[in-house]
Amino acid sequence: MKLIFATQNQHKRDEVQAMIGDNITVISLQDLNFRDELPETSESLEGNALQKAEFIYDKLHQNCFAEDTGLEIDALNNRPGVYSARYAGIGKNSNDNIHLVLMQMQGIQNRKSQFRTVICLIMDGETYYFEGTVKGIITSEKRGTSGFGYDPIFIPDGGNKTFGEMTNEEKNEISHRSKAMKKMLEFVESKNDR
Ligand code: ITT
Repeated sequence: MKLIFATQNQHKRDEVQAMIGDNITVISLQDLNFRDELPETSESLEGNALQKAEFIYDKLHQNCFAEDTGLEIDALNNRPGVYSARYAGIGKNSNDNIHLVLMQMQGIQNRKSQFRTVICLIMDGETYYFEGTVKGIITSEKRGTSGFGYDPIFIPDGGNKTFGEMTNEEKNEISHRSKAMKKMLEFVESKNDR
């Protein structure tokens, strides 16, 4: 079974590739040499995941999925959330986003937050959603250079390491994205078996 992963984010693609078993082949937009930026103008992760998946389904008419991920921080009313990619403004990068979050969190005791991933799968014209979350806390400074995005300032519950200090395998074992992916893969495989 083949699925197109509608993302232009190479880190996401690599993480997902490492989660896939033998029964499913994930084809990236890069494999297809498809470089268009994907639309994501919705006010929710679900809405953005749908927009990205529909965009590709409408263009390529093949089963595909997209995901939208946000870092939801309690003390910031769940921001950056759906605005995670461009929190510090258009043209800014992950470092700028991290810097802004750390500034806004200065002096705040409640560091609780979560990463939330919503996957939208369009298969044979039907739309399905899968969600994965991981709870943790925001550090007061950057730690580690692995992963991407906000990984260096997020410590998942149950340990002391940030995602930025973990190997890819360690992150994949517990991450928001892997939980959502696992649900989608189980669903797709169960459909495949019928
Ligand atoms: P696509 O829309 O092409 O998939 P994107 O980078 O725009 O790629 P999102 O809108 O889902 O994807 O990204 C939200 C941002 O949140 C992303 O740019 C990262 O900075 C951050 N992010 C997403 N997943 C993350 C993760 O697992 N760890 C740390 N930060 C992450």
